[in-house]
Amino acid sequence: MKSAKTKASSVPLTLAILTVCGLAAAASAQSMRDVEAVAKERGLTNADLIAAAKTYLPSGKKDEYLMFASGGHAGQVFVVGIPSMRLLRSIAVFTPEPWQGWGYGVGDKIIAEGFPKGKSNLWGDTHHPALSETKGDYDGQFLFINDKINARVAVIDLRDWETKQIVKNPLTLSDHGGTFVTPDTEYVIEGGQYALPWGAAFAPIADYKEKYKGSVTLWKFDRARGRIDKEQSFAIELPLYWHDLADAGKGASDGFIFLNSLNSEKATGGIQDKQPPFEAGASRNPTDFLHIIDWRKAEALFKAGKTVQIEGFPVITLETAVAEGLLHITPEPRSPHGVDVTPKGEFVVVAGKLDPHVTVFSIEKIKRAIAAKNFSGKDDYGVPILDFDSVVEKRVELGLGPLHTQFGPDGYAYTSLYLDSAVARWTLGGSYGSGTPEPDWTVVQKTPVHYNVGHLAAAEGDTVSPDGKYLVSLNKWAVDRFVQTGPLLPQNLQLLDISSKGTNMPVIYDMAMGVGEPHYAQIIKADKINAWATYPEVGWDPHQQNINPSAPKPKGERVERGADGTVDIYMTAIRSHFNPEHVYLKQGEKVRWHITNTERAVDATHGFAVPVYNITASLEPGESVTIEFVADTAGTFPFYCTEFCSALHLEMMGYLMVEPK
Ligand code: RUQ
Ligand code: CUA
Repeated sequence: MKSAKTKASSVPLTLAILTVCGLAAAASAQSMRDVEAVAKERGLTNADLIAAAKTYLPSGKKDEYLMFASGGHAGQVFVVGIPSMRLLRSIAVFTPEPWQGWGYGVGDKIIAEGFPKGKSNLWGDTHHPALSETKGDYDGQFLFINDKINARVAVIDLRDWETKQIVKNPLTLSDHGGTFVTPDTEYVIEGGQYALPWGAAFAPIADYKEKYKGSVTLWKFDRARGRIDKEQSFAIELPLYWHDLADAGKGASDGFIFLNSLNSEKATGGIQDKQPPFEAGASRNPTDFLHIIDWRKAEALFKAGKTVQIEGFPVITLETAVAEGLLHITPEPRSPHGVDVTPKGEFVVVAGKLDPHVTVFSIEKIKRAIAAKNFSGKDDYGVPILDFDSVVEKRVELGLGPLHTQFGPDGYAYTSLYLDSAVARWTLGGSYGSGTPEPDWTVVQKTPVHYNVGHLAAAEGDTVSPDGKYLVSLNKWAVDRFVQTGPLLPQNLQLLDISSKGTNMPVIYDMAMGVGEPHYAQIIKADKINAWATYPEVGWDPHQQNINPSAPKPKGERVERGADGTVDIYMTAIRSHFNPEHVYLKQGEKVRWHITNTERAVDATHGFAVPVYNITASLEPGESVTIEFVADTAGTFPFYCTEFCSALHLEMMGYLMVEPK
């Protein structure tokens, strides 16, 4: 599909662009001719010029929004400015990252805290970033992200944009349904995905129905400490389905968690034994189940001790969950994917990728059905099934392969259509839908994207107060959009302008992302984030997010040998030298190398790197780090600063001399 472009001849080019810039009156005839000449030479249409004017940021001008995107298999977070679509930062999370020194002496302990089954695991498959919320709105304080492959959750502090904590889920591996936060970030929700025996212990497929389990984990977030409190966290056992995406209720649906599932068939695959493969077996039934979980009830049960310890973690068993009435399910079209709660919380939009409709559930009807026990039966585990017709508000036909939905401020919903390669704009109904000029529950526009869109991210588009304006289509395929980069192609993130109502919803930028694969992203107003320009005080320990009283200080530089044979090196770094510059060690000595960057100037970052020893660190102004290693290799090692910090940056070096035994 080609995107519709305005005919080049319909409006004078210069008028088009200068109107956008609000400059028509002031523009000289000469500058109009200049723009025309450039457009002509480069073959740009009116629509291209308008798109360029909407996205171009002159040097020094800043983006209005920030998009925090999952880094997919890169195991990191990417931060992109909007509307410029410039990649501003990566944030190292699950994967070692040399520029930030993450995992090369700095952050090693945080990464290691999350190692699954005690094995060092140095990558992650990040899927769903979640910004912390206050009353259902992004507050700009923290970011959470999951690692699907190993079932881990990370906490990033948005003051210094550093990962502070990684927790490993002890119950399972693969956690696609995370992370999502409750409206005041009381909990970070981590849904499981593929069913597994508890703790991923060994169990043959023949034991599938008996030993394999589903679960959702509620990690308690301690905002004051900026950490997940493992002691206050718990899980709920779920039926043996594969659990997909989740969302937390808000407003009218506050207190609920909605969680999609697939493979309610409990298919076990086995293509090698001529059994139906998972892809067939797991989509045989016309419906799967939407799980509706009352998390406040679950929290009360946990606090009352009504849990069992599994893998050392408190779990509300499925039996308890059913007996206490905290878990209900309702049918949803087969193999669903996205589940998204509308801004006021009154509807839950489920997109079934094999169904051209989105199914909109009403929270009011769900509550009524639960109260009246309006069940159409129970599943194999005794979980009451809410009667589908009594909880559905509407089914809206959008197109092929609907996946994920975001919202605007005006009653519009936006759903990605994977198979159609399009973004659908449609109107909600009920009290929320009254803002649009079109009738309730109608498709207004489908804008083609290139190609096979997965998630969408609209500006604050999953909060209680979406901003509209911009929407990013996170496409899975790029095919012919960029210069051929070998058989492995970049990801294509496309920016759509959603600021006008009706059918006007053009693509205005293609951003190639040369690292795969961004899944979901969230877009926050940039001025909501109070990022530090430098660390608050010299000697700051980012892991404690506090001053470290024993951090090296100017005039306190020294090398100390403890009675236990440990060597403490107290070093400072300032343009353009380290102090000390000569460090002698004896082979086999245990080393704690403390370094403080004593700079107070913005962006005066120093690096610290030691060859052979696999050490690199980034020291932002004021930061103090401790790098621990054993001096197991004798030799002479020039260490140096890796950031081009001054005219004498090359001289910012020293020698580590390790004397052989
Ligand atoms: S997913 S493309 Cu991993 Cu969120 Cu739907
Ligand atoms: Cu410090 Cu280069």
